[in-house]
Amino acid sequence: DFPAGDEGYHTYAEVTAELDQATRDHGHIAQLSSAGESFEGRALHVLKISDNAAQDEDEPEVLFTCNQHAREHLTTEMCLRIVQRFTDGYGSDAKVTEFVDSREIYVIPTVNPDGAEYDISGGQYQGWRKNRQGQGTDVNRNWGYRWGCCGGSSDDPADETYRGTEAFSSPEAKAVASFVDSRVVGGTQQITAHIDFHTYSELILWPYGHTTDDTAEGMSPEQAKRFSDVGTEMASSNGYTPQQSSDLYVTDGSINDWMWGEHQILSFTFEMYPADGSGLDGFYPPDEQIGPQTQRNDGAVDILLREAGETS
Ligand code: 0X9
Ligand code: CA
Ligand code: CA
Ligand code: CA
Ligand code: ZN
Repeated sequence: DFPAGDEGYHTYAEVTAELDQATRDHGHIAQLSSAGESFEGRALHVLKISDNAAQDEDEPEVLFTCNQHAREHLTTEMCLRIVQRFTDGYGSDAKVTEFVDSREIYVIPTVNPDGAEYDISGGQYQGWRKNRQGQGTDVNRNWGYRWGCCGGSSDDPADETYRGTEAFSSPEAKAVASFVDSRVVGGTQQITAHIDFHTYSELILWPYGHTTDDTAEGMSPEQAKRFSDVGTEMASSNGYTPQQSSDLYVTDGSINDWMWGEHQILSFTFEMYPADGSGLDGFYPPDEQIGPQTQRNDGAVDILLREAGETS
């Protein structure tokens, strides 16, 4: 469990219960499924929110993923905030209602449940980042677009950025990727926009991460400009700093590079609160921050949902 005083954070069992409750209370607009299982066999929950949620309608699809990194628990709360806002707010909040009626929203609150549970084992924070496969794979270095290409990950299983034995060797990245692949319908990827939430540093990041060049194969100047424009607009709504992800540091095998490089999905990483930290403390803000720091991103989430309906 979470340490005393931080009970506001959700354990895996509590995340599961929240999603079950959302579907019980709002069955017509919420449908729960699983993308697959983690290494230790936990279901990787996917909550779909849309009018007529049981049907695949012709509406722009949007994906939110959280908690690829075990200790970044505030991100799980961010996905739960999205779930709560777009289910409880339906029919009363005009903007929420409009998006639920005109989009198909997929939320995956915990991509790495094994790591998250391990991180709170014994009622103390363990400072854990990776999944629980062997010494752990960094799920956000295991995606299959230019995997391991460019010095942005490690081949040493002991390292924090271990990329795994091959692309998609982690069941977690593989399952979420298969889910995204499954949204190609009639040759067209239905998901048009995505945010992957992390902590911390208060940044909005966009691909590519594998190169410091602004443009590269699969990223034209016009496309790079769109990332920059949308990222900058979202940042003006939440006070984060917008930049290309490789301006922070080079990564390969990250989720954003795969979402864009493989599927041309407008895919961002948000690094949430706090802006600064020392040691591991930035990963563990008190639960009193959950409310303010998740609501802070409501405007940015709405901008992404709007952009999902723009062709390019
Ligand atoms: O290193 C990561 O996976 C992310 N940062 S974190 O501190 N949450 O681990 C950043 C990924 C964004 N991509 C690049 N910086 N290239
Ligand atoms: Ca507290
Ligand atoms: Ca619908
Ligand atoms: Ca659809
Ligand atoms: Zn992270």
